[in-house]
Amino acid sequence: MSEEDDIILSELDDEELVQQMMDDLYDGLKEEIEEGVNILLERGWTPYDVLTKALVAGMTIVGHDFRDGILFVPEVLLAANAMKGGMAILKPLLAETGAPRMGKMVIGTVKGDIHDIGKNLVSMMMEGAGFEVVDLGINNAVEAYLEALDSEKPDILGMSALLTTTMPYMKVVIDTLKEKGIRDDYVVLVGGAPLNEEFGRAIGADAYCRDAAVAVETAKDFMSRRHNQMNG
Ligand code: B1M
Repeated sequence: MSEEDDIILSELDDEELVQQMMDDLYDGLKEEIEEGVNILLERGWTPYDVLTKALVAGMTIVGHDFRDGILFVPEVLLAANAMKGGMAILKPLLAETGAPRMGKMVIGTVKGDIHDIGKNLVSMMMEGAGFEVVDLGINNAVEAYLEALDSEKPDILGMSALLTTTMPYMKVVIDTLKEKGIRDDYVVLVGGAPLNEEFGRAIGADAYCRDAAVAVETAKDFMSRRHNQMNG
């Protein structure tokens, strides 16, 4: 590589750096993403801004080209890996807000679905807001949710699905909770790119959460309602 081609990330201004990070995420360059994240943090960016304005925004571009057949699974996996590298740096920073304990959530991606970046982001943001989070990972059958609800006794059950073919499984889980007479023991929050509010209502969830920030606000809202009910 010639000298002109070498981009020194720290010499770019914020806007150029974010643009470069989007390109690097697209190209699956994990080390460059980690370096970019650290530079933005050193420049005083909040972890949340780095996450949303650089990483999530970059992943959206990857998503469009994946949809349009310009990128394929191996490239998208590399991009996801680079994104996770950046998220690993931000995770402790998002979690160290010293927020008071808000409640407990069990969260997992549903059966047949291996997408976990959005779920991980929700977990991170919830932890940052003071929630204890038990993350069940990906590809969870109803039994896995039931077992965790029983052993962890959370306030909230969170489910994530990124595929139109896997999102109906959320209803399987909720219907099973109903059959067992335990549906109302939990606040059920659902999220994932193909969902919407109407779907959330139709399957009997308490709320659909558009993104991680909405998930935190919704969870806080339900917790304070529960708290008021208990005191009222
Ligand atoms: Co997949 N994939 N993928 N993929 N992938 C999508 C989802 C897709 C929309 C791409 C496209 O065509 N445009 C498409 C789904 C189409 C559809 O169903 N309508 C798709 C497909 C088709 C597939 C495969 C079938 C491809 C194939 O094999 N032919 C395959 C399926 C595998 C499986 O699950 N069985 C597949 C595989 C993969 C990879 C493994 C390569 C990789 C996943 C890596 C990983 O997660 N570790 C991957 C990726 C990365 C994507 C895209 C590009 C990005 C997803 C992502 O991480 N977004 C995605 C395109 C897209 O969504 N634009 C795509 C960033 C993340 C921060 O956003 O996940 O939406 P998101 O999460 C948000 C909100 O949705 C919300 O908050 C998050 C943060 O703000 N949220 C919640 C999410 N979960 C929540 C839970 C809550 C609350 C809020 O609970 C309370």
